[in-house]
Amino acid sequence: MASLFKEQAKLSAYRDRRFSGTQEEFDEALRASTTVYIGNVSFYTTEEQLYELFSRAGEIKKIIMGLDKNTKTPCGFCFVLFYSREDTEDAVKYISGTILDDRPIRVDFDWGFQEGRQWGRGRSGGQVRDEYRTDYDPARGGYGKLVQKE
Ligand code: GTA
Repeated sequence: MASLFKEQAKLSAYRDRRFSGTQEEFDEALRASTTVYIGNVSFYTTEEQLYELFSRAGEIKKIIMGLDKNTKTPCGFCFVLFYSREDTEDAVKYISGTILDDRPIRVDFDWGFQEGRQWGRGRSGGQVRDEYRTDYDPARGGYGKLVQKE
């Protein structure tokens, strides 16, 4: 029962394998942070569109687009940095699932932006998840990278 409660209280299902601290430190960072991660974004969605949408939750300090580390072009995610924790929570609560460029975006609490985190970590330069998917997704580069290689 106690572990079930702990599971439900988790702020994010995602654990950054490059976070160097303990799970407790990671959870604490998620609780205090004013940064959100946005996933399932079209490669064609612009920073201006994201700015307009996320301004509804509150004043934005900065948007950092996720980029393919080889092509340096948007690869389907971004970080939005707010000034206040309340606005950060509102972004997760009210904007996650919103349709942007025909796709439901996912807004997730993030432990905090650090230089280097803007790059896709997949072997081909983009996001890891785009290497493994097998569907055809024209707004995210067509087929997944591994399928394209076959
Ligand atoms: N806060 O959900 C997130 C999130 N994601 C998915 C990425 N980032 C996130 N941050 C938050 N919440 O800074 C951040 C990363 C990094 C940047 C780019 O975005 O912290 P990435 O997406 O390229 O790489 O990161 P990441 O996150 O290290 O990928 P990971 O965790 O290995 O894999 C993500 C997904 O890929 C898995 O959940 C799974 O769906 C798929 N996948 C991975 N390996 C396999 C496999 N072997 N087989 C099938 N699917 C796989």
